[in-house]
Amino acid sequence: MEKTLSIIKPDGVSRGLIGEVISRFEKNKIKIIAMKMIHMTKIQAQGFYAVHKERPFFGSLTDFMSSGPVVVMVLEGDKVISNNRELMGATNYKDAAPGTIRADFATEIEKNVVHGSDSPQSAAFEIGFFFNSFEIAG
Ligand code: IDP
Ligand code: MG
Repeated sequence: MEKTLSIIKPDGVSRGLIGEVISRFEKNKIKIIAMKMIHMTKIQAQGFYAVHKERPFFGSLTDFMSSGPVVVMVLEGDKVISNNRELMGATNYKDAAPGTIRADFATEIEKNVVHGSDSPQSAAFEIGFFFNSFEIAG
């Protein structure tokens, strides 16, 4: 079974969208096998998004991601990396397909409610960034 990392970003948590996002996973046969709420420091957000450190939006993105609590989850399921990306919708909510989380709830390209790993390599790095093996059930 494949695993991926999901984050409900600070905008999703502060706007009361935790239950909405989780219910979409549960309705789509995606199993949550680890979950916690954390408030990242700027340094932790920079570490998580190190792959984007040369991008012009890196400073703003890491400010945003450390601006409030987030919910981090490990999701499990058949093809869960691509299935989760499909439920999330495109990075820019204006391009996101109708019915996706970002189309329904995002307010800016940056404040787009959810994060999801985009490959098996990024999933392995991102799960290990937040969870140790004792924190993952299943
Ligand atoms: P993804 O979250 O769909 O995988 P990435 O390209 O990995 O998108 O970008 C990571 C995050 O950085 C996005 O989810 C969004 O919050 C932010 N972001 C991406 N592109 C831009 C941009 O052009 N301006 C501002 N923020 C951006
Ligand atoms: Mg990405």
